[in-house]
Amino acid sequence: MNFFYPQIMLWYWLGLKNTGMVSLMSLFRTKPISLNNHSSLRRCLTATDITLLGIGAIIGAGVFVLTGIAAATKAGPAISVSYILAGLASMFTALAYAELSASIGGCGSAYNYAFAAFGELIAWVIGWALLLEYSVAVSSVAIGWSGYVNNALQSLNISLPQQLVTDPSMGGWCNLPAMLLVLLLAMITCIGVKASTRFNAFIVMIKLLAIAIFVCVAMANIHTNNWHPFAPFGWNGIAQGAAIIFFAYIGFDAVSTAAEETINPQRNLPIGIITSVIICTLVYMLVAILLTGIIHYSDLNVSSPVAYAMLHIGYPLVAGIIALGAIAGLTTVILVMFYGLTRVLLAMSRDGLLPPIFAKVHPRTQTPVPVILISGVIIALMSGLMPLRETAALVNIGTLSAFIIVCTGVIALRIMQPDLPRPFKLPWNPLIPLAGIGFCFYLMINLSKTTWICFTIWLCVGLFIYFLYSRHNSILKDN
Ligand code: ALA
Repeated sequence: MNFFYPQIMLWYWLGLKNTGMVSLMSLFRTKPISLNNHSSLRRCLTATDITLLGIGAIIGAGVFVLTGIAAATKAGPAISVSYILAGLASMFTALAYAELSASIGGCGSAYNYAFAAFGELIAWVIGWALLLEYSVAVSSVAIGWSGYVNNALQSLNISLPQQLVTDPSMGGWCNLPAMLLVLLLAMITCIGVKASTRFNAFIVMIKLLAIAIFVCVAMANIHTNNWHPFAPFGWNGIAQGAAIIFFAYIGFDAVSTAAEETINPQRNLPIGIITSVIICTLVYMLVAILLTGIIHYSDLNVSSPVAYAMLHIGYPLVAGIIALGAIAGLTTVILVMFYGLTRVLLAMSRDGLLPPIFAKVHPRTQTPVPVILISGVIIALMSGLMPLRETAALVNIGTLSAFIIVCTGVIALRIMQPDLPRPFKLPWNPLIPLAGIGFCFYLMINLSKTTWICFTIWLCVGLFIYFLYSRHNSILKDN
């Protein structure tokens, strides 16, 4: 048992040492933070790389696809207010991530922070929720990407056989483009993290350029009567819209999994995380206001609303550029989310909670090749064969639960380990993390019952694996 940590000492004081509660207490065994610093991964990422990785992971299907659906069915033109709500939840949590990534580090992100603050069981639960977030996000965004590419090819009069672009639940064989993309990005991730970030930076520029062109054209075509009524579905609609488009902000958390590959992570990670969230929040506000200003919100319930709006107001070339930007955007989201998935698996495996094969790092590329290949094949199969089209809410609930734990972790660690070196300290503790918890929880309760049920089933499966395998193989098992 690790006696250093105050919550464990408290239980000992309470006289639980000689009772059966000791085995219960071992569920909360914490991992010394020094164990996060044994990386064999290569440190080569700068603050700019981290910011671009953040933008790469954040701007994607959320803004290019969900904005229209959420505006048409939930919030109306007040979707911009939904973006503020979801943005506040993300901004407060980003500050918490910045503090913990700088002080605790490790490639497991929220999983590592939970391990330091609350012990193994909570860490496992959060790691398991992150695996859901990243794997479902990668698969569903890959399916969206395939849809965009297929539409683009059709507009060039190139048709792929229908059997090869639809999954078996829709009568096809598989979604081949989605599968190939995931495998290609897995290869890039294998080659090395610097290669991945160069590829990411190039594509981020394309999507930002596409958005800039949209902003310029949209500004000249605003009809203010489209903003009336502003909130046709009332506050409930705005809150439910926020719970859906929260998906658009997901991604900055994946960046914190790069802690072990960042040069001077104590400085560069907080800069990268906070800058990318600020830039994306501003971009989203602008896009949401303009999109609902150029076209009536009720016309936006389509799969590519931003490109559709440009077509609608008579700019087919700009619509084509937006579609290209969206394809680029979705590509980097998949890349960074996939990267995050492999790093969380690596961290959990290094702690013994998953089989050791996931922790092997290739000596030449210094990347975790086995975990990349295994998860690449699994995610490719999920993207190609499973009906994962409308799973944004499931990704959101997994992410929001991790965000709540990260914000709580900041408060807990400030109390339990006041002397822990904190190169970046979020201001106004505990107000900021409490606000993060409040906003995230509010978004969670606005998600549907079905989403809660699916998430609960996922967690139960995770607990089953934990008690069957992970607990007995943990590196802390003899403590
Ligand atoms: N934020 C990412 C997206 O919108 C997940 O696609």
